[in-house]
Amino acid sequence: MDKMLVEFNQKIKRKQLKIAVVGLGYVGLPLACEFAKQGFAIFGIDVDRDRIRRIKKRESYITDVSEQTLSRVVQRGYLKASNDFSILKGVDVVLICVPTPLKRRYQPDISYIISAVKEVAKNIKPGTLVILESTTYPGTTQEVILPIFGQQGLNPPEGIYLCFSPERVDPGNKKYPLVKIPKIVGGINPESAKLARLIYKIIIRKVVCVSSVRVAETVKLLENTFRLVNIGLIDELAMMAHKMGVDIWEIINAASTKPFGFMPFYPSAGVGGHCIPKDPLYLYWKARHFGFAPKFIRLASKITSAMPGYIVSRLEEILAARNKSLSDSRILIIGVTYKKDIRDLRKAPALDVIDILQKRNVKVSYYDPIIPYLKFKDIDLKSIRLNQKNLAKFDCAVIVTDHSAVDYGLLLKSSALIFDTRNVYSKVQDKKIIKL
Ligand code: SAJ
Repeated sequence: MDKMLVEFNQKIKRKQLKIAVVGLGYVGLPLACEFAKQGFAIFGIDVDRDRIRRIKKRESYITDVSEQTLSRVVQRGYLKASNDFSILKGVDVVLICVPTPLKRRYQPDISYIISAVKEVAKNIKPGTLVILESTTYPGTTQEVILPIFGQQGLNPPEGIYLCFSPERVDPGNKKYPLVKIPKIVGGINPESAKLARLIYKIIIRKVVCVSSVRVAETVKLLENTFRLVNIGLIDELAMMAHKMGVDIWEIINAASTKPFGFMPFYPSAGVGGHCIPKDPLYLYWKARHFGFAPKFIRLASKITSAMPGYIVSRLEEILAARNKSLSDSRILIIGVTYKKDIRDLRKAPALDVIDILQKRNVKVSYYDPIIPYLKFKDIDLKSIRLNQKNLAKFDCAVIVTDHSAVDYGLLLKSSALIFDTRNVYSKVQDKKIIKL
């Protein structure tokens, strides 16, 4: 094993280490670019030909990768993109960053991992280091991936070095870019973990090795289960606070003055994105195989999934208090992406809110400064222009996602009624503002 460490160290020093990244999405492309920025030959692979075409044309399609960065690493020949896995022949390291969605009935879908690993196994040389970054349930690396390499005669210790290292990318987070986020690494054996530490130290300041791939897989799921459960908790307390006639936002902000033992979470129309709604359900699914049903995960998932319906019921209540019926009202949804200032609609709660309203034959429109068109299920809408004339047409504007670019002054001045689910108007006293 020391031979491999020495060999990797030498190749790193001479910038001769060949690194491949499979999956060039919001995790893989930034990762590939960070290694390329350090002067390493990066072979990027993605099955989406449009991504390959755009990389070759130096067009970034990922928020966290600037056109300037992409252009530089492509122009200098550090980053080569292809949809042909045969370019893996001769590489030293392969990082796999492919999606891990859910199937029907909340079952994990690791088909993207399996198909990528099969292609990798067919093309790499013995002694390659393979690191899976895609979030998955504990056991995937050891029980599913390792045997696929075995079928190609690539077995530890010398035939394959295999690790799991959870992606911790937070899209759009300028305070914590990839290089500043400590990297967790677990290997199928200590040798693999040591090699992975060497690789990540090229771009990331802090690398934390844990004792196994299963621990590394579970770390990530704990992180995101922690978030889902706490968001579910604050959603439930927000519903309770409304019944009790107390302001949940004032309560959270006051509790946040406690310098220890508390971390604020905020109620909203629901939990969107590609991580938080899904990752805990991977853990739930695996735990069931051990005869254990995590109650908190199930409960948090249930409460957060019901929030879009709660928002509609509150809206109905707000209008009824003004002798208006939901079905006779015109509703404007402000902000439709899953998270503030992030152009991503995956599992965005606003889509569920709009879907529920449309199913109840409510006249609903939306405004979102970064999403000009919305096509989803039976939804086919164009964002309105935010101006006084248009705002006056609506009985109530519902702030679902609080993008920075919205003109909240104009919204306040020109709207008849505002249901503010994000506490945007925390400092404004006005009867036409109703808080979640
Ligand atoms: N949300 C709430 N209340 C909160 C926090 C979030 O309703 O207090 C909602 C958001 O509106 C959004 C969803 O939950 O719809 C997810 O929000 P998020 O802040 O967790 O953002 P994500 O989905 O981008 O989560 C990512 C995760 N990163 C990775 O999985 C690598 C997560 O681990 C990070 O902690 C999170 O970013 C972050 O901190 O921003």
